[in-house]
Amino acid sequence: MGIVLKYFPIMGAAERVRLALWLGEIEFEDVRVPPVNWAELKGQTPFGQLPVMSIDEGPYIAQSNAMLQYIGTLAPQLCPADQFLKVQEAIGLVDDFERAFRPCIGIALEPEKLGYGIAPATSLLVKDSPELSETIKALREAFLLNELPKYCGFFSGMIENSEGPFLCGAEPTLADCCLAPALERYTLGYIDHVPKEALDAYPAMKLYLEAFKALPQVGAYEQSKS
Ligand SMILES: N[C@@H](CCC(=O)N[C@@H](CS)C(=O)NCC(=O)O)C(=O)O
Repeated sequence: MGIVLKYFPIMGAAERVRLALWLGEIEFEDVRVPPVNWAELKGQTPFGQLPVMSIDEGPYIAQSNAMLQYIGTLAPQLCPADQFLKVQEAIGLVDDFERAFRPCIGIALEPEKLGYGIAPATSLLVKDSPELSETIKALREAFLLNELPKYCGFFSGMIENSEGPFLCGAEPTLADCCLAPALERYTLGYIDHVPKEALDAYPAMKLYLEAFKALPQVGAYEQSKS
């Protein structure tokens, strides 16, 4: 009974949902699906994707943002009525930030979906080719140079306007459950050409992440992993 969340054993699309459940102090079963079990589960999910959530053994529900909004109804302090638009605006901006980075990952995983290797002009850009490696590097460097400063500027401005330490003021909201894991990626050093110092040039963002991680519920989540 209760809420069951299923996702791969990575942060990915489910981390915002996990964080919201922890921040909302809502009990749930955090099922990490090993990739070897994915083929079997895929056909049972609404759109062939994870995460999925089930409530009281009900049918699987998909889409992380739908889950996030549902959690907001269970824990209204994460999306207070008088802040509703601000919180949603901030979530939309985090989604834009995530979308801006997506080609940097997609180019390595599925270059053909970005048009590489399927047309004569890009025929050299196929998996494991030196040309593709160059393109991956160039895309990621361009992101760090152009997109990261732009979005960090937007997020710092929001924190400043709300008087922080969070995106919408003194208390964390659903929007912070989205931004914190999106930013953390730039401090972990696990993606080629994205050094773990990538956020060092944005001290306001580092302070923001520290404030988020200092929340007792986030600390409890971290401890639950060990
Ligand atoms: N919009 C969806 C995206 C879900 C999604 O892209 N899931 C990916 C992993 S991040 C997936 O299940 N990939 C495996 C597959 O498609 O077979 C959400 O936010 O929940």
